[in-house]
Amino acid sequence: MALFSVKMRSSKGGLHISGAERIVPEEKLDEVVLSLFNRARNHSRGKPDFISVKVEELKEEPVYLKALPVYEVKGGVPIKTLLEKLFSLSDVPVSLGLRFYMQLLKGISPSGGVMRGAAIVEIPSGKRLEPDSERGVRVSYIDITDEAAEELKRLAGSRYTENFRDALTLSTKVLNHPDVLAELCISDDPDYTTGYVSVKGRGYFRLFNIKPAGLSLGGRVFFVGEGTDLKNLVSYLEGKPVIISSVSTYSAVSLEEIEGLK
Ligand code: WAQ
Ligand code: MG
Repeated sequence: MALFSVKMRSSKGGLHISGAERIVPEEKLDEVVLSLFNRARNHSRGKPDFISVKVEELKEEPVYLKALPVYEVKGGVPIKTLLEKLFSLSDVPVSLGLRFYMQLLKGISPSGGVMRGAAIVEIPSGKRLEPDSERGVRVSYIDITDEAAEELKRLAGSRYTENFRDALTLSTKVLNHPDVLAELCISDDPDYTTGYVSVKGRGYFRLFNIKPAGLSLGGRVFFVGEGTDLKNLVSYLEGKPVIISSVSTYSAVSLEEIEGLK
């Protein structure tokens, strides 16, 4: 059966407010179009004056993936200490990881604001590879099945949010590319202060209070290895349909326990 991509974006006075997307069979189109429309109208960043909902038949078969294992990192430890530990598990040099963390909090775009997409940073040089640094690279054509989302909800319990579900979906696609070594994400929503670091071969680490409440800055950095084929990477991120069809695990870990994970 044919699958359809449904994409929503909203703005006010030309400024982006929210966006979301699904990949669904034809018989679910009515329901999904309406639910994305409603999601656009009720957003913490404000009431939009422009909403676009786009429906498009997929031209390519999707890839089905299992979500990254999720680790909720226990608090009571300074965020920098946690980030140092997580970057030291990855191929990203700790100082470089921290440098980009600071950049996201200051406004990572050349004009000092939020990028709509992600920065791509080469390891170990720290060179920015994304073709347009004002905009960044947008990951698209992603979704999670209702069954997998339900299971994630069950596993995460009171820690479940839609932002979390969407971010795990996105990050699972991103980390599935062989050239991506890690990802750092901070929401740009002023009241969403949970972010994450995903590390190749380890999982998705949720970090509470990754930024101060009230800050409308944030963003994403994809760390990639030397010699990455950028064209191939960008076309995968922007265009390859990926559906998360099962989840892995959800557990809480302390700073000390992170070390022992494999
Ligand atoms: N592709 C690439 N980058 C994106 C995309 C995308 N599709 N969507 C957003 N970004 C970038 C962009 O720079 C945004 O400013 C930034 O990420 C943050 O986007 O486990 O809500 O939609 O609870 O604000 C993390 C969930 C939620 C953590 C992240 O991101 C958890 C979130 P937001
Ligand atoms: Mg946001």
